[in-house]
Parts: sequence; C-alpha cells; structure tokens
Amino acid sequence: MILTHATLATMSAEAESGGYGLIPDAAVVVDGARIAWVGPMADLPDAYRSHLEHDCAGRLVTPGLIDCHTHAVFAGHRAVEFELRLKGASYEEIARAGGGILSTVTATRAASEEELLARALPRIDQLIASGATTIEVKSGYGLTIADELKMLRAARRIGQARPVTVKTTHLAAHAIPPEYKGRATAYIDEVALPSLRQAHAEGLVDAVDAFCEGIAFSVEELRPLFTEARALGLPVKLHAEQLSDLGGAAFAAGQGALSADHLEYLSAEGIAAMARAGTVAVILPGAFYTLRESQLPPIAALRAAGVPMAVATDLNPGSSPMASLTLAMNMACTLFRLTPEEALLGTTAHAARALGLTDQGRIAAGLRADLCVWDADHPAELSYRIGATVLHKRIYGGRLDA
Ligand code: DI6
Ligand code: FE
Repeated sequence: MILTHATLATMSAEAESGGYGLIPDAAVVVDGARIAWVGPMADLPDAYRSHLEHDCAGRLVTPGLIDCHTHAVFAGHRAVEFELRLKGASYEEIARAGGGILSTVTATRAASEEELLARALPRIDQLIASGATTIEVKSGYGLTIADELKMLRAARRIGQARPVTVKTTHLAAHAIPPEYKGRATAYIDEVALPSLRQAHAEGLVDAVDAFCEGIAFSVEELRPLFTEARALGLPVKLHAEQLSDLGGAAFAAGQGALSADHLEYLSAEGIAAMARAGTVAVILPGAFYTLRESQLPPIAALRAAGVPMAVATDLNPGSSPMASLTLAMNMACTLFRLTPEEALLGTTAHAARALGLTDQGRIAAGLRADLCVWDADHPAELSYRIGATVLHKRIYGGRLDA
C-alpha cells in the first residue's frame, strides 16, 4: 500500500524541518506491517508506483499515537467520589478513609477476567478513535496475587480483541489493601513480589511500576521490588512526585527507569537525575485537571535539562477519567504550556521511548506501519481542538481500519 499526497509529520529527529519533521506532499510506502519508504512524492521510486494507492489529498499523516500510561482495566466508577471532592473532600482524605483506589479494588476483585475485559474494551475503543495504536495498561486494582494476575490477563487479551498493541505493566505496589494496613513491607513481600514472579513466568509483564507517595509506598519500601524487576530483566518506571516530593523520580532514575510519571512536585535534584539517566518525564494533565491541582510540573526546567517529555491520559476511574489522547495533548499545552510540537512528540516518539519501543513513534523506513491520517493540515491542530476527533483513518501494522 502507498499513501500519497500526505502532509507528513515524521517526528524523526533527523529531519531538518524541526521537531515535527514535516515533509509536504509526501508518500509513505507500506510493505506488510512495516514502512518501506518515506519521502517527497517527487522522489518516489518508480517500482512503488504500482502499489495500491490511498490519496491523502494533503491530509496530515502522523505516527500512530501511543498512550504510555493508563489504568484502563478496572470495574466500577468513582463518580460519587467526584461529587465528594466538589463538596470539599481531598483525593488524599478520600483515600485515607478507605475510598479512592481501594473502592475500585473492591469492585475489581469482584469482577471476573471476562467482565474486566468487557468493561475495558469501550475505553480502548475511545482511545483508538483518538488515534492510539499502542496503549500501556497497568494492573494495580487487584492487590492480591490472583487479582493482579486476573487484571494482567485481561489487559493482554485487549491486544487480541482489538487492532492495538498493548504493553502490560505490573502495578501491585499501587496501594496498600485494608488487610495489610500499616504493613507495607509485608504487602511487598507477600503480594507484590510473588505476583510479579508469577505474572512474569506467565509472560504477562512488560514493565514494573509503583506509586511512590505518602498514601502509598516510600522509596525504601519499593527498593526490593525494583531490585527483583531488574533481576527478572524487566524495565521499571514510577508514579513519582504527584502529590508530594518523596524523591521518587531520583530513585527511579538511579534504577535506570524508562520513565517517571506525574512529577508535579519534582525537585531540581530529581530533574538532574532524570537527565543523567535518560528517564522520560511522563506528563499527565488529566489527573492535574481532575484533582484541580495548583502545583504545576516544572516543564520549563525539564525542557532546559533536555529531559524528553511524554504525554499520556492516565485513564483511570479516580483521578483521570479521560479516554482521548488528543484531549491529553490539548491539556498539556493549555495547562502545562507544552508547545503543540512537544505534545505530539509526547504521544509519539517520546511515548515510544517511555515504553522502551524502538520501532514505533516515528515515520521512517523499517519501522512499524502504525499511522494516523487526520482531517487536518497542520500538526498543531491535534492539540488545538478541545475534545474533537479529527481522525480520518488509522493504519495499524500496515492494515487500514475498516
Ligand atoms: N496516580 C494516579 O493518578 C492514579 N494512580 C496513581 O497512582 C489514580 C488511580 C485512582 O485514583 O484510581
Ligand atoms: Fe497513573
């Protein structure tokens, strides 16, 4: 297949025309699941001219979008908690009173793997409709060995049920369940570590995450988990500095983490450690917006330090019930002052890096043919619109969506 007359945003660093890597009136040749050739129409080799042609008529073509941070598998909802917060209760107060994440844990434990999958798919369909071709999905609402495995199995099945690549993340260290209240270390030893080993043995884990926060785990409590992850050859990442500064980002960077996520309370030392380690900063404006936070992540300092920034939905029932990557990009620009170029890098090249993926997130020969054709002619349009879906067509692994 060949896409012709595209306004191409390759997001390739090598491109001379800035971060978008724009090529006007371009062609993309797709061979099987891979990109075979990219360049201006005028340079298209004759050999490709006989391929099945899709005329983009000047439309913008970008890499398929990547949501590198979601909690898309869960049961129940938290609309009542949303009401409570609007009446003055804080996210942390609700969590400490046994609501918050733990109310989703109760609902998720009661649901079957089948039900979890069935509830996740409409959310995944919304992400796909916003341009996603790869979605990371975390566990973390089971908090028993069996329920964490159940969540990860449901997450894996998403990739069989829909044309999307799913990267699974073990997040048993998301909260301390009531039966372990005040015994974080015992929870790590008796649930988080054994569930990680079992899930890894079943091939259910692509990475390991944890929530480093006053209402969750400290760096010292998490150290054995990250040590085990590394021993198993699994990459690590961390929810860090979302509600307070516990030094999580510097710890994660020191462990060679792919990413540190949230980062509203990130310190200068945390930024320096991330820059040294090449750890991606995953910016999650949906949670900031939903919790009506006022502490902004240090975007200018991250930019100055050369830390790559990714943007994700954090799709979850509590702090970010948002299922659109383009809305996340809009919020990243309006709330956090990312440029539209940074926002698009954040859901393409930098999001790929946050997941350790080297064959997607850019448009170049040899990479996976995951592409979005948009009813737009400039890449800033993707961040500029609020809640509108301008996706025209999506190509996943070289196949055009029906
Ligand atoms: N931070 C978040 O924003 C999500 N998890 C986390 O550690 C929220 C999860 C939830 O409230 O259900
Ligand atoms: Fe999260």
